[in-house]
Amino acid sequence: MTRRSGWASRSADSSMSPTEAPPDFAARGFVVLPGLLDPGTVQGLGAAVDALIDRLVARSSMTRARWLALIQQVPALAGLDPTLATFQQYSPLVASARAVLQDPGARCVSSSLVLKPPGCSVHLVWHSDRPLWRLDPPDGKALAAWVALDEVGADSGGLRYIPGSHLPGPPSGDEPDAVSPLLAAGDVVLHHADVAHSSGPNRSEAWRRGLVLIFLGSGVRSFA
Ligand SMILES: O=C(O)CCC(=O)C(=O)O
Repeated sequence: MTRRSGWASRSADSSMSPTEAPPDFAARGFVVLPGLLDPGTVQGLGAAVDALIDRLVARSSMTRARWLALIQQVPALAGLDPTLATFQQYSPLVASARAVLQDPGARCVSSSLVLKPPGCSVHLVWHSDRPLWRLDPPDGKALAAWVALDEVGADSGGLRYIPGSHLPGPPSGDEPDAVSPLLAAGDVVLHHADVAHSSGPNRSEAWRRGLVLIFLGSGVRSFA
């Protein structure tokens, strides 16, 4: 399998200056940060996620298969697991989000688990996140960090983005222009609150586990 798409060009750089956003993010509305997480962190998060799924299934009245068929998203991770809570402060990720938002006071306000087991048929429709996050002020700086805990190939149901769709003015792209970053476990995609994105079914035989962390600029609040 091709490991990554050709446009995923920027290397992970936790030392990005908070005043210097990568050009990819400004023009496209998203940027891939390959290998941002060290292997030990990826392994620890994966184990924490698997244990959390086991606990949530045990607490439900459902079989594991039924739970996995119904639950694709688990919000408010900080209250559910200490490893996942601590990850919200992971310094390479916080530094990257601050650099991209050009705001040294930006911080993570929440994280969710997004699951697509092998064969998951769920198709997430095109949307942008800003209306869902109910921000104050409404135009405040905000981004999502999509953290790959597994390899994301062409058939895994990974995110698709319409480059430039976050920019003001008439729609700058259409679905045929969409691009899908191919990711390795430990890669991160930062996407703008206004960029259009969707995800398709997981047609592969492998899990697609991801974390979504929301970062807000200084003084910005979310009422979601
Ligand atoms: O992981 C997915 O499939 C969807 C995630 C998403 O839509 C988001 O982060 O806004």
